[in-house]
Amino acid sequence: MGFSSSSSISVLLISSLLLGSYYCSVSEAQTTPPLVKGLSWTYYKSSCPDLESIVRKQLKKVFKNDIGQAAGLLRLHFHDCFVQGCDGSVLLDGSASGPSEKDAPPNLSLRAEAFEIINDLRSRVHKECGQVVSCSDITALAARDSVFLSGGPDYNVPLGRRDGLSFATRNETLANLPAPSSNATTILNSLATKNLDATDVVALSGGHTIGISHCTSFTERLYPTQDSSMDKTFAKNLKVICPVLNSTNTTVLDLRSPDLFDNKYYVDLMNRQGLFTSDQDLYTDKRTRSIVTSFAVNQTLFFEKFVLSMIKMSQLSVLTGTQGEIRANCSVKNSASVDLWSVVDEEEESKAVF
Ligand code: HEM
Ligand SMILES: *[C@@H]1O[C@H](CO)[C@@H](O)[C@H](O)[C@H]1NC(C)=O
Ligand SMILES: *[C@@H]1O[C@H](CO)[C@@H](O)[C@H](O)[C@H]1NC(C)=O
Ligand SMILES: *[C@@H]1O[C@H](CO)[C@@H](O)[C@H](O)[C@H]1NC(C)=O
Ligand SMILES: *[C@@H]1O[C@H](CO)[C@@H](O)[C@H](O)[C@H]1NC(C)=O
Ligand SMILES: *[C@@H]1O[C@H](CO)[C@@H](O)[C@H](O)[C@H]1NC(C)=O
Ligand SMILES: *[C@@H]1O[C@H](CO)[C@@H](O)[C@H](O)[C@H]1NC(C)=O
Ligand SMILES: CC(=O)N[C@H]1CO[C@H](CO)[C@@H](O)[C@@H]1O
Repeated sequence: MGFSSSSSISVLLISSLLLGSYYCSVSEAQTTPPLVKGLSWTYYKSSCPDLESIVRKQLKKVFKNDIGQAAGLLRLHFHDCFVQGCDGSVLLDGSASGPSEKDAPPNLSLRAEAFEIINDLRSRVHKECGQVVSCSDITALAARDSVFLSGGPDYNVPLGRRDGLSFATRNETLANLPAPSSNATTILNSLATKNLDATDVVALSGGHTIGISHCTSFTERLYPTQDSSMDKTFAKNLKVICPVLNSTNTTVLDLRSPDLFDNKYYVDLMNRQGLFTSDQDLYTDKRTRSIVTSFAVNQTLFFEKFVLSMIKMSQLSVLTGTQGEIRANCSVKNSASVDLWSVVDEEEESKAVF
């Protein structure tokens, strides 16, 4: 309802913003991060030419019904990339060998529907093109479309990732996903290990312009003592939604425009209405404050930097070439017998691509 009207306005706005750079491909405007060897902008051009339209068309339908799913898909890609690289490992179900990334605490609350949407996209793509597109590429495209269909920028996604054969341990997951209680120093240090700088940190945190959080991710800022960096009225309202430390309620991440991908998240931070310490401290800390302000006053600038940082993030420790596999089911690695079949399939695929 609110979605269809606001999104059509924002899509118009975005289209007019993009007109200026029409002649360069969107993502190649200004200094695009270098492509990792093995990835390409046109990877499936001959093996699955309709890939991007299949994904976008289906997600349009999904979001028309529930725009909240866009946030779930964007976060899924972030978690995939930060833990063991963008290899689709976050999608794997746990096994006898231990709990999967999906089950580690920081996943907390990846939406169950996000996994279902990826599997549904995979089967639609498979039906059209065969087993040639990786689950990690589908996840990266779904994140891009989540941003765009929520009113954010459109951009090209480097493709050609392969799916990993194992999921990360629980400890590895915990070590790679910073907690929402982290201050800016911790977040900057953590992301620096992935070659992401202060601008990347602030831009990527702008993902919190859509979606929701459970009370437990921030109630330590309310009880027993209220965080002094939080606006008093904002805190009072949060205490109504989250009356106790262990409340199971949820609330929106960006109170000004919770379903719209825009720069209001940064306006929230300037008004001390960031939900997590990891958000609010970006405005408190001298090293990131001016970046927050620059995005709050200039949405075009935010969109440009967000796209560049997303392209960087989407190439973290990817598997390419003959590494990994193309999963037949995003939730499980191919079984030994399916592996044989996928080797044949890979040969078909390389013929098609090269
Ligand atoms: C920088 C460190 C980050 C921290 C500490 C962090 C933390 C969190 C937490 C605690 C939640 C709420 C989980 C819950 O309680 O349900 C959340 C939600 C979310 N995060 Fe982040 N996040 C970070 C970076 C990112 C990045 C880089 C992106 C994407 C570019 C992102 C996108 C999202 C989205 C879209 C949601 C809402 C999910 C939904 O509605 O299902 N986050 N994040
Ligand atoms: C995981 O981390 C916990 C706490 O830091 C530690 O006690 C445990 O030994 C670690 N497990 C593995 C398998 O590294
Ligand atoms: C940030 O958090 C770390 C880890 O909790 C802590 O050691 C450090 O003192 C904090 N820095 C600031 C400036 O608060
Ligand atoms: C929260 O904690 C209280 C006290 O320990 C307990 O009675 C209550 O059932 C808990 N609520 C939830 C939602 O876990
Ligand atoms: C959930 O939030 C509502 C207000 O939005 C509040 O009345 C209710 O007590 C909360 N429930 C829990 C379990 O915290
Ligand atoms: C906003 O940022 C864009 C992109 O960097 C830039 O071209 C434009 O001049 C900026 N607008 C203002 C008002 O500063
Ligand atoms: C994918 O694997 C999961 C986990 O084994 C299974 O529950 C599901 O039915 C499979 N999906 C398809 C389409 O085979
Ligand atoms: C510990 C925890 O919250 N794990 C959850 C991870 O995400 C899956 C899918 O939503 C949940 O089923 C788990 O409970």
